[in-house]
Formats: sequence, structure tokens, C-alpha cells
Amino acid sequence: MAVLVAALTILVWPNIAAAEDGYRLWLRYETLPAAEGAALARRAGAVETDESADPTIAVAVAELRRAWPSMTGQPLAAGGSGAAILIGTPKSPRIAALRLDLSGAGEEGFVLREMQDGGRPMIVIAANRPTGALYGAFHLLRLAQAGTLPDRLNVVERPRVKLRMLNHWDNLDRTVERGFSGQSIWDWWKLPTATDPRYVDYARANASLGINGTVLNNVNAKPDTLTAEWIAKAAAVADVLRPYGIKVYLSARWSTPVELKQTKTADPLDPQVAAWWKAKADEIYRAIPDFGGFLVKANSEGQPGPQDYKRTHADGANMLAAAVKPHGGIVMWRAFVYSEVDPEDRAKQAYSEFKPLDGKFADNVIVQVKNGPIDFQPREPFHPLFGAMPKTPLVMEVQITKEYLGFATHLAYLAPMWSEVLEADTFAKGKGSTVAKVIDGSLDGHELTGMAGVANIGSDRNWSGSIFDQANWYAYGRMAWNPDLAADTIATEWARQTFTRDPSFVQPTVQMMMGSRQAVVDYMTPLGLTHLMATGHHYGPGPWVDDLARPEWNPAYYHRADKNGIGFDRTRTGSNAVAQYAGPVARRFADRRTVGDDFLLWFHHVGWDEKLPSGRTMWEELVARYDRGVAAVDAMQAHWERLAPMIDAERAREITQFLVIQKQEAIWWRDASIAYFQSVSGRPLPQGVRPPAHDLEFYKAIRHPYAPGHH
Ligand code: BDP
Repeated sequence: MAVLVAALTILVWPNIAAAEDGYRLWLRYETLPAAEGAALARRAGAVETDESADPTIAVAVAELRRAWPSMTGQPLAAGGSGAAILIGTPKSPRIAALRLDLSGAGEEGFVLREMQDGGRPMIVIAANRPTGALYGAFHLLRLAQAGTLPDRLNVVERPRVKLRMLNHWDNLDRTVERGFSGQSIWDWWKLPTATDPRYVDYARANASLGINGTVLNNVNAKPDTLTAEWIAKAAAVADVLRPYGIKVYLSARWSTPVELKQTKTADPLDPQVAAWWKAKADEIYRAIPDFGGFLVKANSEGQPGPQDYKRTHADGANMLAAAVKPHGGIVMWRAFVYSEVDPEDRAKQAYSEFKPLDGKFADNVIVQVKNGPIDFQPREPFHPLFGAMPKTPLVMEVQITKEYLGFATHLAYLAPMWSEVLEADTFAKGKGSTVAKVIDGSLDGHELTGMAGVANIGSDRNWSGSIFDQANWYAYGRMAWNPDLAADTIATEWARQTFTRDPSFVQPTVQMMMGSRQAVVDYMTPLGLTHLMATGHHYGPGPWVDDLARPEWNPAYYHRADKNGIGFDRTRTGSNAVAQYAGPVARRFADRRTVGDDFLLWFHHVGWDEKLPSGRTMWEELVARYDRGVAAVDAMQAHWERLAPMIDAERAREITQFLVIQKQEAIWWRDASIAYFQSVSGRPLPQGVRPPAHDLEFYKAIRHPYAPGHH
């Protein structure tokens, strides 16, 4: 037996050693081709600093020392006279002596320069603060890994957005709301004493993108989060993340003091309530001196809030803001609200509630607005609050986890969706008032700026549930650093670091990624349709659902299909949601000739037999879009069959299998949707179109009580 085990070990071991399970993300530091590795080693053969006592510089140096020999294939020199990387801030005598202009680097940016230092060739990573130096180190490694290091380095970068946040929707029992990649990485039960080494790798990955804040717990928060027991756990995580420039924040439940039986009310204007939060903030800051602040979901989807006491969102936010203000903390107050009693179009409600509060928030409050007016759908127009609250800094919140875009198994690269919103012109101050300019503060002169991404990170070995979902984490971080970065540029640098630099792999992979989100739109919610997912878990189609307690939870509320036509009239003849946008935008959306395919049924109710610019009728076009979505997945599969052999078998296999799932589910979406809409439209299927595999009742009967991510 022992002999057999030994023999098996020998057989199996090489595979294990070469295992590519995705754990290393984009920080793989594979050995470069020999000539390139040697050239890199000549440019720098050692890593030097005067500031190794600084914890952030220390982790930057550690990262460089781990990556450099791994990429060059040569050990680092012990020190001395050869070419080297020199990293630090002006506190370092050697950096100060170089007299670099660091004004362009700001608080968190960096300068990368190749220059002579006492006759030695140096790659200099210099920054005003240690965190900037850490970001510079990661930038250097990104360029080296991606094979895009210029001959003479001369880079100046600084982040455009101040708060680059992840929002974990992680519960205290380690389940994750809308998480499809295992359990929460926060092993609360073992904290604060045991800290999983994974927290360090989490910090490295985030720091490599410039992410500088993380909200540890779900916006649907429990009062327990703010007990001494849990504060200690959060503090232990904060200690691990701190050297990487990442601050910890917590989601706070509005009614916490009442539920902990420490106050009688949660009325924000009650002095006892304000005193409780002030004492709580003091307690948190004693444990976490650089605590970032609170994220709050209030009076939204059943969560308590200041309106329970007839106070406004501003009253609530400002009371909390006063509690954290002496410590330099902030409050991120979410604008994701819609009422269970208000019959008004849900797409209008957040604007109606928040716009009148513009100018009423304290200066350490930032209002967090989802990218679109409904809820993280495969495509939404930009949220009308962007550009409408010039006196209030707004965070744009996007969902990295794919609640509505096929969970972790569908390949859907989300950067094109985020760019679409960031590039959208609000016309708030005339042409060129893009959402990106609202977010980076340049439009209205705000210093406090932010982006928030609902994390897709979990305990799965590959972190994100699939290899391609790692690209969404990556792209989110890169875009939070620079909202103008192009989605395909990001995909290219990600693919080159994650897989290989071989252009015959990278190019078609990037092409596949770039088209993938539109494919999802086409097979789930084409032409501006939205929110047609099945109830609760949001997995699979449910366009027929019309019997849920709240009207705006029903897909039928959104598509409004009847025997005459389909779509939600949001023009003047309907809910007039278009009027929440600035003039030129409102006019474009309101006009059938200018609204475009993407938002046609978002803003208009269109007759089934009306002719569209394609020459097809509405009904024919709808069917054609569903077919186009399925065909796009077919094409992805065909591409991948050719590409898979170019990478390691382990990751290739997962991608191949997930594409099979995506194909099956794209067909399910198409067939179920066509079966349903045909039952409403009564129109025959256009010629040559394949009928759904089953009748409508079959699709309606499908149940998924154990779908992941539900709460
Ligand atoms: C919805 C999710 C729900 C979240 C909510 C939110 O279905 O689980 O709690 O967003 O953002 O999309 O608060």
C-alpha cells in the first residue's frame, strides 16, 4: 500500500505543482521568456529602500522581492552596486536626493522613473505617501507581467476617485447575500484570534488595483455587528488590511441601539440616540483608529430608518456623520429606496426622495447611488440622480457579483456596462457633463468622491466563483482608480496577466469578453426590458410572474406586455420618468426615433406590429434578439474550443464546463421568454424560427429552492 501511495504521489505530484486553480488571480508572476527575464534582471537585480520600518513600504518591498525573481528567473542580488529598484517617499534620504517632482502623484499616486543614482541604474518608485509607493510597486509589476514595460519608465499616476470601495454583502453566519463563490471570506467565528492567511492575499489583490476601503458586512445589517464582540473581530481584520492601505467600514442597522435595548427610540433627533451613536463611534475608533465610517441602507426594502420617526434621510445621515466626524470618519448613505405603498413608477422614486435633500447633507456624508434607477439589471440607463444633486457628493455603486447576470457561471464581462454609464452624458452643466465627471468630483468641485462595488469575493479557491469573474473584480478596481480606462484595455491587461501574453489567445479572448454582456442582455432582457428574473433568487426567467405582494417586485410590472404591445411608457403619456433627466437627455429618451434599441422598451410601450428601424416588427425583433443572444453564446463556445488548449487544463476545463451551463441557460431564457411573450402577443413565430422546446406551463413549473445567494 505504502509503495502504491508513493508511486501515485510521484505520478500526481507534477500536476499538483503545476496546479492553476485560479487562487493567484492576476498576481501570478510567471517566469518570463528567458531573454525577457534576463533583460528585466539587468534593469534591476535588487530591491532597496530606506524605509523598511514603514509597514506599507515593507509589504511593497516584500511583493517586489517575491515577484521579481519569480519573473526574471534569477535570484535578487543581496545589495551593492548593480541596477536596482529603489522605493520610498521623500522621507528616504536617497529618494529626497533625487529631487523628483512628486506634485502629480498627489496623496495616493506615484512616480515611476528609470534614472541614475550615484552611477547605478535605478527603477525608482517614489510617492508622497507609503500607500502611493505600494500602488507604484503594483503598477510596475503589472507592466512587467503584461509585457508592456516601456524601454525607459516614466509614469505619473494618481487615482481620480478618493474612496475606492468594496461592499461585502456578507452575513455574520458567513452566508453571502447574492454571493456565488462560496462562503464569506470573513471567518467571523474564528476571529478575532485566528486570522486566515487569505486576508493577506485579499489585501494584496485589492491593493494591486488601488482599492482602499472595504465594508465588511451586508447592507441588510444585524445589530450584533456593532457589539463589542464584533467590533473586536472587525478590528482584527483591519489590522491585517492596514499595511495595504485598506480601511475597514461597517454597515450599520438604523435601529441598532433600540434592538440592543440601549435606547427607547432610534429617532435621529433624540439627543439620547445621538449620544449613543457618538459613544459607539468612540468605542469603534478605540479599536480601529483609522475606521472608515458607516454604510447605511435605511427605509429601503423593509430596513428601518429615520423615516420611521418622520425624519428625513438627511436627518439620519447627519446624526451619524456627527458621531464619526471628530475621528475623520464618513457616512455613505444609500439612495436605493422605493416605497411599498407609493404607486409611483419605481424608477422615479429615489430621485423624488433625494433630489429635494440636495444641500442638506453634512460635509462628511456621501450619497451612494446605484448605476441605474432600478436595480443592477443587465442594462439600465444611468441613474437620474447623477447630475441632479450638485451640492452632494455621490458614490456610484455597481454590482460586481452577478445577481442578475447569470451568477458565477455565465461569462459576462461587466466593464463595458460600467463604461456605458460612466461615459453617459447627464447634460447637467451642458454637453460633456458625464457621469464620470460627477463621480470624480470634477463637475461640481467635490473633494470627497467615491465608487463602490458589491464584491464577488468568497471562500472559493478561485475567489470569485469563476475565472472570468475575477476580471470583473479587476476591472472594477481599475475603473475606480481611473473611470476613463477603456473596458477593452483593462480586459487585455487582465488576460495577459491571468493567462498568457500570446496574442492569438489574448485578442479573441478579449473580443469574447467585450461581447459577453450584450449576449446576456439579448437572451435575458433585450431591447430595454428589465427585471424579468424569477422570484427571490433571481435565477432564470420569470416574465409571467404577476402575483407578488408588492407590484414592483413583479416582472409583469416592468414589461407591461399585453395583446397590443410591450414596454413601460415612461414618457409624458406614461410615468414621465424621462422628465427626471436634463432636457437633451429627456428629449432623446422620449423620442422613439432617438431613444435607440438599448432603451426602447425601458421608455416606450411599442405595438407588436409596429415596424422598427431594422425593418422587422416589434414582435419579430424581440424574437430575433433572443436568438441573437443564444447565437452569441454558441460563438463563445466555438471560440473557446479553439482557445482552451492554449492555457492550463484546470482553468480551461472550468471555463468549458461553465460555457455549457451558460448555453443551456441561454436557451432556457430564450425559450421560456418566447413562449410567454407569444402567449401574450398571440403572434405566430416568424418563419424559420425554432419553437420553444416546451410549452409555457413547463417553464412556469420550474422551481429552484436551493439556488445560491438567496437570503
Ligand atoms: C437587490 C438585492 C438585495 C439587496 C438590494 C440592495 O436583490 O439582495 O439587499 O439589492 O442593494 O438587488 O440593498
